[in-house]
Amino acid sequence: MPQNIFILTGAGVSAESGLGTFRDKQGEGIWAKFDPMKLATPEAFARDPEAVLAFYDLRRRNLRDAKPNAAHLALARLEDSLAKRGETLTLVTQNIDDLHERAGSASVIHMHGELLKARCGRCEAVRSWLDDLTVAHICPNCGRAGALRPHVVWFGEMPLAMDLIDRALRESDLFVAIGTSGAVYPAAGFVAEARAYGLRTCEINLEAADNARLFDEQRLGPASEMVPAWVEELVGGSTE
Ligand code: BJW
Repeated sequence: MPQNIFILTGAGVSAESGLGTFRDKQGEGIWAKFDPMKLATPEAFARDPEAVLAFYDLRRRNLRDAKPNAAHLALARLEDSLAKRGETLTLVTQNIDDLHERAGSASVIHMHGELLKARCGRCEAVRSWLDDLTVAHICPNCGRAGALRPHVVWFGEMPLAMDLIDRALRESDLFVAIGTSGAVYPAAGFVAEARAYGLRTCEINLEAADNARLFDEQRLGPASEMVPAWVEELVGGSTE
C-alpha cells in the first residue's frame, strides 16, 4: 500500500457528470465544436472578449446543473481514509469545475484555474464569481471596468501552483492519472517526472492516453466504475 498518492485528474473524470471533454476519438469534444485559439488564449480575449466571456458563461451555467459522480466521491473517500492513517493524497486537477470539492475532497489544486472565480487583469485580485461575466463589470477590488476575466489558464499562460505540484510529486510514492488525454503540457509531462523521481505510475482512462506508454499500469474503462473499484482495493479492507 503506497503512503503518499499523487492524483492528476482531467476532463474524463467529469464526463459522466455531463461536462464535455475537450478531445475524444469520436471528434465530439469541446475543441471539435469551438476553436481553442479563438476562445482559450489571452490573445483571443484581447481580440474578442465578448465571445470568450460568452463561452465561459455557457460552461458556468452547465456546471450549475452538474453533480459529482462516483469517481469524484471515491477520491474524496480515499483522501479521508489516507488522512486517518497519517498518509497523504495530493489531488491536482486540470478541471475548472468544482465537482471534486462538492464530492467532499478537502484539498484540491486547480492547476488550470476555477470557473467559479473571476480575476482582474489589472490588479490580479481573484474572487468568487457565480453569474455571467460581461465587459461592463467593474472589479470590486480596484474599481476598473473591462478587465475582469474567468480565473482560468489559457494556452500560453503559466499553470498555477507549479512549485507546490513539483514538491508534492517528489514526496509521493504513486502517481495516478485519471481521465486525461496526455495532450496538454505541462500536465502531460508529470508522468515522466514521476518516473524520474522513482514513483510507480498508473493510468485510469476510458481510452489509452497519448502518453500511455509511460505508465506501469493501465486500467481502461469509465471513471465512475474504475475509480471506485481501485479505491476499494486500496482502502476497502481497512477500518477507515
Ligand atoms: C474518460 C471518460 C470517462 C472520457 N471515464 N475517462 C511542450 C511542453 C510544455 C508546453 C507545451 C509543449 N507543447 C506545447 C505547449 C503549450 C501548451 C500545450 O500543451 N499545447 C498542446 C495542445 C500541445 N500548453 C500551455 O500553453 C500551458 N502553459 C504552458 O505550457 O506554460 C509554460 C510552461 C511550460 C513548462 C512548465 C510550466 C509552464 C497552458 C495549458 C492551458 C490549458 N487550458 C485548457 C483550457 C482551460 C480552461 C477551460 O477549461 O476552458 O485546459 S485546454 C484543455 O485541455 C483544458 C484541460 O484542462 C486540458 C487538458 O485536457 P484533458 O483534461 O486531458 O481532457 P481531454 O478532453 O483532452 O481528454 C479527456 C480524456 O478523458 C480522454 O483521455 C478520454 O479517454 C477520457 N475520458 N470519458 C474516464 N467516462
